[in-house]
Amino acid sequence: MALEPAQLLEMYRKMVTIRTFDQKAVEEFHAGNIPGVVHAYIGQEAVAVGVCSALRREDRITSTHRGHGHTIAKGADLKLMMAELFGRSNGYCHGKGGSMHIADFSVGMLGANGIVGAGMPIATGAALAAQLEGGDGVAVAFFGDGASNEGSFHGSLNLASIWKLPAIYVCENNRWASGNSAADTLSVEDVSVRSVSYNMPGLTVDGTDVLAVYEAAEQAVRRARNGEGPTLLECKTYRWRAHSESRGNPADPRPAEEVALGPQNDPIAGFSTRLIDQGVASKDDLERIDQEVATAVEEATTFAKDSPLPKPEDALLDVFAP
Ligand SMILES: Cc1ncc(C[n+]2csc(CCOP(=O)(O)OP(=O)(O)O)c2C)c(N)n1
Repeated sequence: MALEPAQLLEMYRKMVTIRTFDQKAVEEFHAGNIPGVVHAYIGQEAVAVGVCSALRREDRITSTHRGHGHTIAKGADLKLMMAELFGRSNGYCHGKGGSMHIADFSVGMLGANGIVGAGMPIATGAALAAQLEGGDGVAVAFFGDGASNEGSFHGSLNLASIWKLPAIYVCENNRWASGNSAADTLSVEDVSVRSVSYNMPGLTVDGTDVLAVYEAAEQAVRRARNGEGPTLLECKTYRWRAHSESRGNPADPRPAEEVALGPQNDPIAGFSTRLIDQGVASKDDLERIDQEVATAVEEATTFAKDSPLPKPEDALLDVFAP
């Protein structure tokens, strides 16, 4: 489906928002203002935005420990996200969840997850729910190459296949699972070939090309909405930062020459060149969007910093569902 200029610019805005948000999160983490942990999504923006641009608001997604990108791409509120990272009571989880536990059911975001692989069964359940609801809703699970070695991946894909669930399994293959190289830990070169075992289509696309991701996701979504069942979509990408932000200076086991290649294949720079070359936007138009995004992220950070910490006596509130 051809995208309108407004949709292309919205994709650009979303990618820049994810990048700017995570750059800020990294900065504030190292300034000592964010407790816990931050796993930056920088470099992988085209995957979340390409996939979520093919979804409706009411479609559901599950995310990972590296969840800010998916959450923003699905339309979550930056202020509530940043306040959650800062552990403030105005955040999505009232400051008790932090970076790895943000959810917003109102936009179909069922949750980030600190347990590797744990989002896939949840998305499979959401796809079953969509099927039982009788409409044409779909569910998407985002996960890493490391998670594709977990039992939850294999159980989820098998169930989705036999029940023809409207599910899309999106593997973000960034070549590393924490300190483990996919070259040492994956039984296959392309995760997408695992689709054969589960009798569903599988394809690999350039995960730094937002339009390639969008086109593949759009096809998978169309199949799912038509009752034709699940798809495994692998997006080859790269994370620019270490596995997670840490205080001190732990070694990043990835070869320096490989890490340097990440920014040379920048998904945002590549897309902005295309938008300008195709006459969709001028350099000034894109810079205006960059500026608006920077302001929104600044406002979210100020909101977070101005928000109160949770009260100790409220520690047991919101732990159980009403
Ligand atoms: C079940 C489980 N095992 C191990 C961990 C520790 N852990 C956290 S992130 C991570 C690597 C995950 O790699 P991948 O799925 O490729 O995602 P990426 O970090 O590359 O986005 C590991 C092993 C965990 N959180 N949960």
